[in-house]
Amino acid sequence: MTFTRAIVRPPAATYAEGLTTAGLGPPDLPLALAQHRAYVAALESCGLHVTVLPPDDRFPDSTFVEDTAVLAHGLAVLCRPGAPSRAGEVEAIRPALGAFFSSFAAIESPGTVDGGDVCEAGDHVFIGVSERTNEEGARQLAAHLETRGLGSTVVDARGIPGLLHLKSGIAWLGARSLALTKPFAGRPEFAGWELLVVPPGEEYAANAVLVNGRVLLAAGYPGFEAAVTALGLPVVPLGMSEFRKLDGGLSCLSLRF
Ligand code: CIR
Repeated sequence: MTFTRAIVRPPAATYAEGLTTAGLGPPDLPLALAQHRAYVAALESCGLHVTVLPPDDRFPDSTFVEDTAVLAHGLAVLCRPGAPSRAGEVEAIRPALGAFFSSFAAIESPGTVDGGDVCEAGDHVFIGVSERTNEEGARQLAAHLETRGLGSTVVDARGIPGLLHLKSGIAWLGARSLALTKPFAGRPEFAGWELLVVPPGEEYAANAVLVNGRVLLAAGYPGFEAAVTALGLPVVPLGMSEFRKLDGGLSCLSLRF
């Protein structure tokens, strides 16, 4: 799977008003913007052309663009975010997607899907049911994916402390390889996959992204970084502190396609 493009949106002036359960204090906006610039540079260093949208003060969580759409194998599915304060983000990003996709599928009420619950692993997709993505949304998304020959597995990700989205706890590392946190390690949904279990205390690092052969991961998690490097994958560590404060992971800062 080769990516050629990404869409991002820097954090808005209202970023500190975003949803959070992290309890890590308010974000430092200038530092968040600097971390975001480094993130864009990392995507560019992986060969992607990055569309940087203007910050959108109407939506404090709008930097987490991944939650607004699922882009897979030429398919574009507009999400229906589970948090009411984020609903308008989908219409806000649609014109940017329209530059690259001529038609869209969409998650319809009463379904909800946040893109952060969707983990593409080659030609298979794991769909998390969470506080944000409900079973109906997962069912609709699975049907859309099937139209492109993509099989999917629904994973109940509810009840895992500190886990907002499925991808807060798992990442695809290429071929049949997944990184995941301990609560997911023994789950039957991942039987037959090669599993790298994230070291205890480094759970935040599980939200890594494989981009054209390199793994973008959060800086400051040496055990996980060493384990990924040992798989023969080059790593690109990135400062994520100001996004972690808003429950955001590395993947959620971009739509990649
Ligand atoms: C939210 O609670 O919706 C945002 N503060 C964080 C969203 C993070 N998105 C993601 O991990 N895909």
